[in-house]
Amino acid sequence: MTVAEAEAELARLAEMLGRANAAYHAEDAPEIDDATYDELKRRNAAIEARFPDLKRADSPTDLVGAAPADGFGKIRHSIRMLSLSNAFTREDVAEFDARIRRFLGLGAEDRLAYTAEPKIDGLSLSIRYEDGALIHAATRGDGQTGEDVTANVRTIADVPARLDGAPALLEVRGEVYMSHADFAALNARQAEAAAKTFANPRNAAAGSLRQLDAEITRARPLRFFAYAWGEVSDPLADTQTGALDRLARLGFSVNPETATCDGPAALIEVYDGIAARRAELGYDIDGVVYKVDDLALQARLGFRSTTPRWATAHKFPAETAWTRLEGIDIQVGRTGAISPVARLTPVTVGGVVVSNATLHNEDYIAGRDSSGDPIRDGVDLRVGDRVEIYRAGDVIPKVRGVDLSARPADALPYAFPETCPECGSPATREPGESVRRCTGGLICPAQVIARLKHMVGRAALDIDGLGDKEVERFHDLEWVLRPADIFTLQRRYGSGVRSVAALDGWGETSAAKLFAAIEVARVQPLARVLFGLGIRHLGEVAGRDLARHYGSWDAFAAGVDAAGPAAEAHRRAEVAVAAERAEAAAEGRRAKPTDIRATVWADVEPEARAAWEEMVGIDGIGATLALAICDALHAPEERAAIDALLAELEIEAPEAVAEASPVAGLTVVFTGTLEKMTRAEAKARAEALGAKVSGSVSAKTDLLVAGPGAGSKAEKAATLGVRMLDEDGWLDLIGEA
Ligand code: JCF
Repeated sequence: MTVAEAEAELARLAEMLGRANAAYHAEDAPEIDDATYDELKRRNAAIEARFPDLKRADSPTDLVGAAPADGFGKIRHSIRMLSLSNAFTREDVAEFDARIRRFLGLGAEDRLAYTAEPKIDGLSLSIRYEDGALIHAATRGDGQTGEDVTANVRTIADVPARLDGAPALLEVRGEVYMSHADFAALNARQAEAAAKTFANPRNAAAGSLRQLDAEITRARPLRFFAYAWGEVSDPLADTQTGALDRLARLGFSVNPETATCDGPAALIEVYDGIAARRAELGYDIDGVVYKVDDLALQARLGFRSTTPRWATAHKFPAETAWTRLEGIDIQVGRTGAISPVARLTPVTVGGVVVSNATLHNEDYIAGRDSSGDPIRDGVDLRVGDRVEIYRAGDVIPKVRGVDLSARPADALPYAFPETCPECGSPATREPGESVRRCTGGLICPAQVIARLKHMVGRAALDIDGLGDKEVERFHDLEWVLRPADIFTLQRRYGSGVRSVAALDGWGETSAAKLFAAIEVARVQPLARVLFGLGIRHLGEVAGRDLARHYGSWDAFAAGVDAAGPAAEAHRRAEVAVAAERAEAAAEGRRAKPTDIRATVWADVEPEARAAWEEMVGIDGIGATLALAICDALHAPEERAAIDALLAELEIEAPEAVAEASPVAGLTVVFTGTLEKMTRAEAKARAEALGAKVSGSVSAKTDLLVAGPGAGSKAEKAATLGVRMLDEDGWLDLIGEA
């Protein structure tokens, strides 16, 4: 779908839905039935999610529809909603402080203030106010796009409907939660009405916020603590403490436990104090959040890919419980990794019922870590054992310990499978790897299904209505065996006796909705497609890095194809180097890896070498990932599946990050001593402005920023005619002088 088509379609949908809504309210003969209304509304939301800039002022998403909506609209956050890095120990907290000081170039004795506040165990929310009026509210979602829960948030007493004296534009962020007392009363009411009860306050809050009928939400006692902000037209204050005071004066609840601290020792003191009073707070918390107080320093520190450098969550120790290991199930993942999962007698751990826990890999079951050292004092796990389970935060439950005194006399050591339980192919373990993998590739149904699920998932093609269950069903029917089949599903099974609509549990409406969602998903940014391929080591960040670098699928595929012989050489060289190292060690001499690499690489054509070096030269892309990409695209059957998918998709040009920045797209090298910021900060700033930062000067370098003491790099840059600036010149260029 092009931008122009999207715009026209949004206009058409706004008109139709507006008319339908008016007709419904006026109780004239409604023009369209509920299911069609729904479908149009979802189509509208899907297009808006893909083209957020085109969202209309009269968007049907914001209509408080009288017709039942069977899902929430989506809202794209104007500034990403972040998660927090974690600290578990006092050493982690000391390291958090040290990392920040290093980044900012501060000494151990320099003053650096922090705030500390309880970390509420609820749901994050972003509420947008324009000219003091509440415009909309969205859940965190994937951080980029959340669900539109405006109507429900308007029913929360802690959320002011109007603000007096606020900046013209203000997005307030915080946590929705339910108190212990309200949770107990709600569950009692639910039980009396024979309705669903909730496992914990967090689930109750989530269930209440995600009610399609806002009147149900109104009857649920939700609360809200403000702790941060998104887009603002004027800064709230100079410090985190000041900003929270301002939010409190605007009428928000801010957590009364929040403290300002002058260093890590004071943070730990607050942490210990809050931990001691945890049970008396009246709501669930799972740790204490620390933030750099000075907002100018926060801005300098910036972000890693999804977490701020200036904050961390110091988590409370995990909660644990004992139960019985009933069995060990084996799951096969999308890259063939064979993962053992503990089947447990269900037990409550920290308010959540747990019946499965990860067992990581075969060494973990045997009681060793990846280097062969004992874990749990070398005690293995056997079916029938009494085991201790723990959970920290949201993480997957794990097995901590075994009670050997309770081991049944007939319990046998666990024999880890050496063939794939799903397809029978050999399951092998590469030297130095802890994971055993099924070698079946696309002949293994478990790998195929896992890859399809990954491909349609939220961070990849994001196809609404095509969840795990549906993928499994279509695969079992052999209707969808490869990703491309999703996009021909309607052509093949769009009508008749063998059609999606005719399946048990489906109907015309749900089938039409699925097909509409699939059509919307044909248009994709390159980064999502790359991530969706499910190539080993290729995560969301690498997907974005590759997309930004290559710009188009064709350029990417051409680069990978050209690099093929070099990838093979890299693999041969690494095998030869490993052999040489082993031999040298046995003979008591020094290995000569450089010579070996040079010999292997001597036969590689310069074009192949250049394509390989281009790929591994991208910041964040290493040889391991480059090799995995080459392997995936050069396996004929895999490539055929990828090409078939690409033929069905329309790839959008990558979002121009910080296009307006004067250094976007430039390759920059920093050398010598920087006086106004550390090297790490300079690099982070440059990258945030869309520049690529490289460590060495080459013909591709656009700009060298040289501080005092610059040596050979400056000489080389001068020889190559590379533009050179000093630190002030650089700050001037990026508008920060
Ligand atoms: O209370 C919380 N759950 C909480 C979450 C508090 C914070 O100050 C947070 C957060 C998530 C992200 N701050 C950020 C930046």
